Amino acid sequence: MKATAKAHTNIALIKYWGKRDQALILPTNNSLSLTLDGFYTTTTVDFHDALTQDVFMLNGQAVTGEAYQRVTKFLDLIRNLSGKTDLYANIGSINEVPTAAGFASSASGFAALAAAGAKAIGLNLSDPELSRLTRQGSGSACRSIYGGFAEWEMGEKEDGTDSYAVPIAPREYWDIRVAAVVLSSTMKKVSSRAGMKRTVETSPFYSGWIDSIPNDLNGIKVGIQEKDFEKVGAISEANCLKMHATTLGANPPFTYWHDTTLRVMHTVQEMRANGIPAYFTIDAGPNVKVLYLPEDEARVEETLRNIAGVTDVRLSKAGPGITYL
Ligand code: 2P0
Repeated sequence: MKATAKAHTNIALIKYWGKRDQALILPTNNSLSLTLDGFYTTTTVDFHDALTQDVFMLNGQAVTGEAYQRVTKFLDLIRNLSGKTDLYANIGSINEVPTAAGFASSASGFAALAAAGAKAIGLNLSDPELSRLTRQGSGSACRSIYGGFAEWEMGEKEDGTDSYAVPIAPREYWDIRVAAVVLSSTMKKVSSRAGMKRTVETSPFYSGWIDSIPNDLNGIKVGIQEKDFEKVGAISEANCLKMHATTLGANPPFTYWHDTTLRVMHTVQEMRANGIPAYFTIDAGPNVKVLYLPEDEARVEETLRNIAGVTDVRLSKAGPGITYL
């Protein structure tokens, strides 16, 4: 009863930022992402009669505490689905994602765990079923079931059965690149989970954010359909700025941006003024991701590497969905 799965992280172009149900992880709006080939997690789940509890090793180290509880609670969902509630597992994960610095390691992490766990215990899930399961580990992870562009449909039902991601376009459809600009390896002060909750509960800007989503979603889907890079980039950048604006209105207010974050944002806008179509997006951390086209790769990379305070630039293409090894 053993399976290994590999999942890639994804970057949201239309952000998920808020829950209507904390326990089931049901979002307040649809989101849309691009799966990346550069950052991934490989996880093996091995269910064993002889075990009396789950054992979770991340990059070769035993994990305890809150991170362990999140994993074992998630495996409970898989055990309950399969009816095999008395089985425990050895879980081994290798993470090729810099953790907790604005890169969604939980996205590739829970997608790989869900896929490997479900397969190991003998569940035969469709992609939407796997996405729905994955969502309950970490919201953004439900989009990593698919390669290329994916949309997480928020759904309407209280039980969450209609809240899962669907594919929008496979990775081969369009060669869009993403540069992950690394500024700082320090852990962020407000987790995305806590940050979105505080924003929903206290930010007067939150209703404006929600009202603006349908237009952004429609626009970006047209942009993807027409392979209109300027349109996709401009909507992504604007959507990111709106998401981050909601945090400034929260109580207490907060921001994920550092001084170098702003420097990178300005540099990207300057590149555009100089004729290079490049657009930024930022998640719940200080790092910046820059969207660009293959023909501009060398100039974009060089420009980003020369910004004071930038420690690394990692280039990525669109990535695949779940694979089993
Ligand atoms: C996203 N983020 O759409 C947004 C944009 C961060 C900013 O999804 O509580 O780790 O596990 O559902 O998925 C980060 O939040 O939160 C995130 P949980 P998650 O990618």
